[in-house]
Amino acid sequence: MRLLHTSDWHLGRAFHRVNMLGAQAGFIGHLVETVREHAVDAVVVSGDVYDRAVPPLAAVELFDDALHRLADLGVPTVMISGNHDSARRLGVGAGLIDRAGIHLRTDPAGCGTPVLLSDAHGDVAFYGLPYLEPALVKTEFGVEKAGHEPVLAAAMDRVRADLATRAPGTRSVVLAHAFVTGGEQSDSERDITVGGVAAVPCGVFDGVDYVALGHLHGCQTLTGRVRYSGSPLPYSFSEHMHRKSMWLVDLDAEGSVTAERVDCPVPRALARLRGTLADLLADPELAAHEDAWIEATLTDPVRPDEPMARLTERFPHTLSLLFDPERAPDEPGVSYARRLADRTDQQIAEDFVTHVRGAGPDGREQGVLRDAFDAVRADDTVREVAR
Ligand SMILES: [Mn+2]
Repeated sequence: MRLLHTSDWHLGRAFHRVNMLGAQAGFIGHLVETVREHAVDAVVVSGDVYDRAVPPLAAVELFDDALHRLADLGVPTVMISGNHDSARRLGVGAGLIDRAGIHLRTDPAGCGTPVLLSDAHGDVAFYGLPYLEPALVKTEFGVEKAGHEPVLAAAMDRVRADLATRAPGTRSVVLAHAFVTGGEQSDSERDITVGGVAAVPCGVFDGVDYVALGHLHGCQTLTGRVRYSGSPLPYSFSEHMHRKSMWLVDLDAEGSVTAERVDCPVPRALARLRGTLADLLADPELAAHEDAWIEATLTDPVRPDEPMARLTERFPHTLSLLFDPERAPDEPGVSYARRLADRTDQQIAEDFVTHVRGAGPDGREQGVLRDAFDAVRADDTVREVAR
């Protein structure tokens, strides 16, 4: 059986000030073309279909168009909700579109109930594990501690228990939206840390033939049978080195996996430039980036006049301008953005306590901060307002 694995479409998301709907529509066209051209038997979409719980109308219409085109091809599609989707909103009508071969799995209670598809070698059971927010699903899974690992482990126990009741030789695919240890992050994934822990070990997924992961936006291979497709489009400059792709996965009669990478269309290249404004405007080596989306970091010791206007004369698609003046080592003035880069919300809050009080938080206070962040992340309404 041949699968096409993709995830993290984030329909409705903009890239800085660029509306990406046209590029997202271009990707949907490419997806449909790939399904046709490579004789795909099933499409799997591992969460973050939308960028937000209440997506803009144009994004909903694009999703509707994608479902119609996939249904018209007669190729079954299995989808789950991600941490950016509202599982309940996305799941409306799921029972009905099931009849058209679009299997949308957004209910944690359904983790152990597969979509069964078959080929000449027998059945393949597809288990859709929607994004499991630990605090919200711990009762459903009867786990004591709200963490990603315990709830995913409990969901996988249900998968293995169901699989054990299937005909011998039944092959299995799991869709999950999670941060698995060893995966490489970028700046466009929303932090899902709970209790100080974000990642789950790969071993949680033992016992199935292929694990189609979503959440991390870089295409990557954790093991031969556990992979991230990544997002089809870049959503932050930290992805400037990514090659955006989908996985074309062949499951043979025994459930062995061969995977081939299929590239997604590139609407425009990304580049990160660094130097003084004069250098960036003059350096002939930068000619190759003149048509790219640009993030420029200016190192001038004194901020130049109208830097954006001057930069866009050479690089009309400059989207992000940062300042990181080069000073003598004893001079203060590291930029705010630089100080926040690569830091978690928890670290930033702890530093703030240190800054205003002169002494950092103790263990109990760290716990209070962690619980507060967990509570905000678990609350749909706050998440929506916080955006
Ligand atoms: Mn995502």
